[in-house]
Amino acid sequence: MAFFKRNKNKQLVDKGDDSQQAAAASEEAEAPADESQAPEAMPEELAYDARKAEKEEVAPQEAPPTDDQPDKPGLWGRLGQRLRGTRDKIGGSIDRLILGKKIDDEVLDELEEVLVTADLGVKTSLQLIEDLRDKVRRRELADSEALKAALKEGISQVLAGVAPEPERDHNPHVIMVVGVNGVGKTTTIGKLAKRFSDQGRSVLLAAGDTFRAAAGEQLAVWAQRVGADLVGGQHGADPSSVAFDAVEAGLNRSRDLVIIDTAGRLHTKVNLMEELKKMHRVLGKKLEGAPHEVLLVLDATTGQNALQQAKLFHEAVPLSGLVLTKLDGTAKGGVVVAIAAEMKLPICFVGLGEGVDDLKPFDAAEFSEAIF
Ligand SMILES: Nc1nc2c(ncn2[C@@H]2O[C@H](COP(=O)(O)OP(=O)(O)OP(=O)(O)O)[C@@H](O)[C@H]2O)c(=O)[nH]1
Ligand SMILES: [Mg+2]
Repeated sequence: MAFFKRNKNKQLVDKGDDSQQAAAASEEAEAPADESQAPEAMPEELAYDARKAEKEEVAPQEAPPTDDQPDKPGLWGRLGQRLRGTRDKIGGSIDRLILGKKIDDEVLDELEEVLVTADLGVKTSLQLIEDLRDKVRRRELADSEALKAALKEGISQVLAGVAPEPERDHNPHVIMVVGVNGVGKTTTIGKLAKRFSDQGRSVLLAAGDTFRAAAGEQLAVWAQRVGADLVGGQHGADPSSVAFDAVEAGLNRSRDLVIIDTAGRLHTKVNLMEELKKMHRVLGKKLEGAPHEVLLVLDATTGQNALQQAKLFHEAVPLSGLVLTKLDGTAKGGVVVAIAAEMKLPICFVGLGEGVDDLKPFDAAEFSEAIF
């Protein structure tokens, strides 16, 4: 709590505000479409453009490590290196703060501040520090190394607390990919298609973003690149009908997976959340149980805003899992911990670059190791 006393005037993410905003936005999302509404009838929080979001200043990334620069063992091979922005923000700051120091209340207060500013979220940071305080009281933490090890363990437990990833064994297994614009939905779909193709599974992609003219072309390029089928729709076509056609094609052609791209923002009178709910309903009518997964893509560089987006989307369509993109080149990867703690949804994959192979299945133990 000391952190808040010191930072009363700072603009921090406040849990109370979050829930009010979420409630207001969900009321708006539930409201019937009103023809007289302004062209972009969507919750204000989601009229958010990841591309225009205020980006943090991060030191330019060095060239990826080569074979003669082996990464720390146990990390995600070379990709673990790409988390170094977050690693410096969390592990580096903690080292600078605590190493060699006597562990007292003041150090713990400062540690709390480090965690909050590293995007672990206010609630999660408080909880982690309270646990450490208890351990200090019980004299279980003799020195700063022990404190660091206990914190790493605490974070690892938060991350491991999320539900496991679903099996992808329906025929076809239908995945809807949602998220605000610019977060990396289409790119993630391309990477997923590559991943599943490499596993010997057949993939069909659906260009459900019919609102942005170039969106279908972008997905077509990915489909061609990874050898997946594509079902598209005319610019302006009903996204739900594209999704419906895609599942039908997936059934007819016996494809293993159907992955549906969606718009990040609708430049029409249609409410984004209503459109997603409709697509969800339509898919269920076409194939019982579909969509089997709804993956929300979040841009990690947007920090706490990603958590807010997760809450809003989860109210509209039942999310089954999350993908955190752009963890390379950001210091805000701590938001993964905040999201795991608050959403309790599987973090299925993380994006660590723009390349086709820069998508990794999330591993809680490896991630907490990599950020220290
Ligand atoms: N560095 C990095 N860039 C990424 C990652 N994932 C996606 N991008 C980039 O983010 C930008 C936006 O990606 P898109 O896939 O077009 O995002 P989108 O969510 O489909 O955007 P809309 O279709 O406009 O809603 C592109 O330049 C991608 O290359 C990642 O993991 N790391
Ligand atoms: Mg897209």
